[in-house]
This record gives sequence, structure tokens and C-alpha cells, in this order.
Amino acid sequence: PPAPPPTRQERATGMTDRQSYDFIVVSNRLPVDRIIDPDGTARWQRSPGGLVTALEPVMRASDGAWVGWAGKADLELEPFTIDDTYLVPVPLSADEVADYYEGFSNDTLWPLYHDVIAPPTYHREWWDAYVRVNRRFAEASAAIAAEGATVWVQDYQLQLVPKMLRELRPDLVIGFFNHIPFPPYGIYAQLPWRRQIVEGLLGADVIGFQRVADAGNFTRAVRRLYGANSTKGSAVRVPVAQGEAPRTAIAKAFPISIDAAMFEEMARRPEIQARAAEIRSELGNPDTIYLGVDRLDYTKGIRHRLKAFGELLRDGRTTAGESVLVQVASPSRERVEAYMQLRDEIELTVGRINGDYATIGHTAIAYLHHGYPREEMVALYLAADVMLVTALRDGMNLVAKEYVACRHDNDGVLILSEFAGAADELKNALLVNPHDIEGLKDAMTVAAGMPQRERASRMRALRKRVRENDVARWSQAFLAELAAAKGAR
Ligand code: GDG
Repeated sequence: PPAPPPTRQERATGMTDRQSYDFIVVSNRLPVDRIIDPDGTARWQRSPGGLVTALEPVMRASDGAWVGWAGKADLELEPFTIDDTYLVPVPLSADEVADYYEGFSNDTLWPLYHDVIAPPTYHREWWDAYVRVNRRFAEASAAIAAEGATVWVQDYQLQLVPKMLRELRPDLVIGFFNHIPFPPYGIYAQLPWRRQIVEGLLGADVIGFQRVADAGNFTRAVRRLYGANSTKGSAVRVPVAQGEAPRTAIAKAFPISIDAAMFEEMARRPEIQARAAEIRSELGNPDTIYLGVDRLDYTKGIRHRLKAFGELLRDGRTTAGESVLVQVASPSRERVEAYMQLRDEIELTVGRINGDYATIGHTAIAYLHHGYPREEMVALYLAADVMLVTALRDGMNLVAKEYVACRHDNDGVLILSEFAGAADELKNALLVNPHDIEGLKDAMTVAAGMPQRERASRMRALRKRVRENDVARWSQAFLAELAAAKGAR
């Protein structure tokens, strides 16, 4: 039989993929990793991220698809299905990985959005690649979306997708969630393409942020660019071309969370508890194990934490043997210059502190530049007396929530930076300003000596919060807001 005439969307996108989906997630990375088996065959394995877990029920209930990059340059792949999810790989060339991903996403937007802790680099060719790649993601999504489908775009790498997608497919309901902070206008205004990015985001019906402050920074940026009357509360009047129908977007906070029950279940497994005891004994059963778990990133305040611990040792407020700091720094963005420099600085500092204060029998800092399986992370959380989250700026920080979820023994103390989004919710942590090294040292000392009753009462309150606001609740809240936006049309 003759092929049916192309639909409107096929004409718009030039693609003739006949499969269409009612719910589509778009993110830089697909939720799978390519595993090469010992015999050389390649297969896909689901990556166990929180976003995947959160969206699993929605994916199963609706006709779901996921659009994203498969993580390897110059790889052209056909769409494939894994665990009932239709995955659409978006190809990136090696140059695009360098310019769109390592360049514009991780060396322009990432430092700019994290309060310019490191100086952002502005390159016009990086921007051109960002536009080109965002358009590819938008087209891939438009090509598989059913009429009136819901599309949820994730994170700072894809801020232009909402507008591009709306232009291709005005029938779609579009959500966007920003996992990192949105900076104050005084900083944001540096961006040569500040207007294009805001317009890109305003293509969405709902724009979600981690903190109320981030949503506020965004609506203030809109007012600075389009005038005082362009926002009212969380509603933004979207500037449209003459003759186009007026439209409203919602900009609001939806603090992300974790699958708390899953972490608690793991932490109750006897073999993981045995591993936690083994970690303690391998470290020489010190009085206090301090723990840091971060991607090796300059936003995480690893240097500040090392400095504080080094000074506690120098001042004789603790000794190697009495205390140990375990720092997991998982390798991250290793081809970006600022990350290479950071690694050198951290490793120099760790070497100095260990050289000055460790003994043959007792290390001061156990520094681990590896990624670990989740089981090992949970065992570390259980082994740690004090969890150190000292980010200088962090959208949320899931490590803080994971630590709390694992501590079903109602023990352990969380030291948490005010500059992490998690601080808005986890008020019963010891909140610190990581730039205040004396304050951080005092908090570390207080945490080590905190009476058991106070530890338990704080941890109980923290656990209640994390259990009640888990990641399922986060995705439900966001999708309910999107459904309301659809209803209001
Ligand atoms: C961005 C925002 C926001 C780390 N090392 C290992 C490992 N991890 C896991 C942790 C945690 C995740 O990675 C890191 O999440 P964070 O929230 O702490 O930080 P970012 O990676 O910067 O994430 C952040 C988040 O997006 C979500 O919206 O909270 O603010 O920056 O889950 O456990 N996991 C394993 N081995 C490791 O070595 N298995």
C-alpha cells in the first residue's frame, strides 16, 4: 500500500518515524551505560540514577520514551527499548562533545550558575555548538511526540529546547527542570546570550527550580529583561511576537529528592552492615569518622573541608588515630582545565596533611579518587559518625539526603552548608558557612562530641523530612503542575 502522507510533525521535522509517545523525558544523557563484556560484546545497562527511579512508574503508566546522548562521541545508534522504555539516542560528534558539553555546559554555564566560584569561559563557537545540539534534541523529541504529549526537559545543557520544541510542536505540554542553581541577575547578566537562554526556558509551560531563591532569581531576570509587569508571583507573561496568542509560564521551586525507601532497605541488609563494621575496623576503630562524598568538583567545598580538618590536627583539637577523614572524590569532567587544577590542589593538600599528621599506624585522610558501587557508599554512610557536606553552591545535594535515609539507627551527625539547596529542608543538620573556617572547625568538634540524645533527636527529624519528601513525590508534584497547565489551555 502507498505510504500515508506525512503528518504535520513529519513535515516540521523532516522525519518519518511513525512511533509516537505520550510522555517523553529529554536529558543530556540517556539513563543507560554502555558496558563492554570481557568477550568484547557491547550491551546497555540501566544507570541507577534517582531520576530514572523517580520516572519509572510514570514511564510504565504512560507510553514513555527518553531522548538523550548515549555517552560516546561519533556513535550513530538506532532507537532501542530497555525495560519498557523507548530510548532515542541523539548523536554528538567529538567536536560537539568538546564545545557543547565540556565547553558551553561545563565551562560556561556550570561556573556561571554556581556564583562564578571558578571563572566562566565565553566562546562564541561553544555557543554555536550549544544552539546546534539543542536543536537536534528538540527535533528528535518533536519527531516521536504524540499529539498533545507531555515532554519533560532536564537541566542546564538543554535550556533552549523548550522554545525550539514549542516552535516545532505548539500542541505539546512542555516542562523544564533545572537541577543546578539559577544565579542572581548581577551574575547572570554576564552571559552574552542571557536573553536567548531566558527565552529558551520560557518556551516551557512549567519551569522548575530546586530552591524558592532560584525561582526568584529567574523571575527577577525576566523582569530585568522584559519589564516590571512581566511576572506576577510564579506566573510569567511570556513575551510573544505580534499576532501570537499571549501565554503564561509558571516558574516555581520543586526540591528534588531521593528514593529514600531504597536507601533504607540497603542500609538494613546484614552484609552491608557487616561491611560498615569492617570499614571502621580497617580504619583502626577511631573515635570519629568524618566522611565526604562528592564528584571532584570545585563547587563542593572539598578544599575548605580539608583545610578545616588540617587545622584541627594542627591545633591539637584532634589527632590521627582519634579521627579520620574519609574523602571519596569520584572522577568528574577530567578534560576540563579547572577540574585538572582542582585535582592537583586537592591531592597536594591531602599529601601535606597526611605527611604532617599521619603516623605509621594511623592515616589522617583516606582519599579515594574512585567511583564506588552503591552498596559501598551505603556502607560508608553507615560507618561515618559525621557527614560533611560543605558545598560553596549546590542545587540540592543528594548526598546529604542519602546519608539521612541510610541512618535508620537514628545516629550520625550531618554538617550541611547553607549554600546547598538541601539546607532549606534539612534544618536539623548543623548548618555551616563553609567559607568560615573557624565556624566549620567548631561544628566538626561539636558534631564529634554531640551527646547521643541530641544526635538521635536531630536525626529523627531529618529522617521524617526525607522520608516524606522522596523523589516520587517530587516528580508527582512537577507533573501535577504540568497537568494543570495543560488543563488551563
Ligand atoms: C546535580 C546538582 C543536585 C557520587 N559518587 C559516587 C556516587 N555518587 C552519587 C551520590 C549522589 C550523586 O552521585 C551526586 O548527586 P549530588 O546531588 O550530590 O550532586 P551532583 O552530581 O552535582 O548533581 C545537585 C543533583 O544534580 C540532582 O538534582 O542535587 O545539586 O549539582 O547520588 O551518591 N554514587 C556511586 N559511586 C560513587 O562513587 N554509586
